[in-house]
Amino acid sequence: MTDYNNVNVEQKGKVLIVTISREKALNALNRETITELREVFNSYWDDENVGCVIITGAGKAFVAGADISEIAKLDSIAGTEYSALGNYLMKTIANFPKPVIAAINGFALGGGSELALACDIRLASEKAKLGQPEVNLGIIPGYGGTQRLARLVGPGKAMKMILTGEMIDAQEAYRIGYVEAIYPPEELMDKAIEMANVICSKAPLAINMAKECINRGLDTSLSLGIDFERVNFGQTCATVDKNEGCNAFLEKRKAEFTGK
Ligand code: CO8
Repeated sequence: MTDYNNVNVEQKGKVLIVTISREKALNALNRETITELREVFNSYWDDENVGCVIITGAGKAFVAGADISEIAKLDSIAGTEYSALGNYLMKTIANFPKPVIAAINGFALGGGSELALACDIRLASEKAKLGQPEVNLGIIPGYGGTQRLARLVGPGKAMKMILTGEMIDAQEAYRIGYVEAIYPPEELMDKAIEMANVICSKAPLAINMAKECINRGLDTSLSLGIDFERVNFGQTCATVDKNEGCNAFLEKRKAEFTGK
């Protein structure tokens, strides 16, 4: 297992738990943390022993944003490059072949909100506070926030959050469809692991294709999205796990999936 300065990685069964651990700066994403996170995802890309990933933060924050002390030094060219660096991580997570759950334990602001938005499912602690406060700093979201937030909650609600820069609490995030569920802080990780284990118990290729179809569909027209789904559906029908899943149902037993 590689050692990282700002990220802890722990595996529980087929669930990989990635904890951003830079508490002195409320887990703010500096270059080193972004690079380490990318390395983690790259190193587990093809690992058949991992079926689902949970990202969370150590201490009272999920991630309080990109590191403002680094942003303060950026000129136009460096800012574009810094945005590309973060966006590359967000794309890596969005395209990761297994589902990624954000367990939002506290502040998810700016780049931290954008990190949660790049994940597939967002679960929040009752104590979570979410927001895109970039306009307070004279910048705009730069890790996909203007695009993913508007697609997730709709343009009006995204405009409200991004243009006012105001934080919302977990209840409001749930109400607008930003997070899928809210739990008491002490239950958040158990609930996230429970959900991850449910996902891990399904046919891995079907899980992978379902994630890709949803994400590709959001990036294209309805008819192209349906074409993509049709092709992927056909591919699932050629898998060993499709035979196993259907036979198990017909034989009234639990399916044993192998990822083939
Ligand atoms: N970057 C760097 N350091 C941070 C950050 C951050 N985003 N957030 C908190 N810290 C540091 C504080 O400076 C403080 O350090 P120190 O103890 O050395 O003074 C420490 O963390 C603890 O923070 P606070 O004392 O402020 O803790 P509070 O509980 O009083 O407040 C808040 C918590 C409300 C979360 C507060 O820290 C805050 O407002 N943080 C900044 C939030 C923010 O504006 N985030 C957005 C940053 S911009 C961004 O994310 C852009 C993403 C896209 C970039 C694209 C590339 C250009």
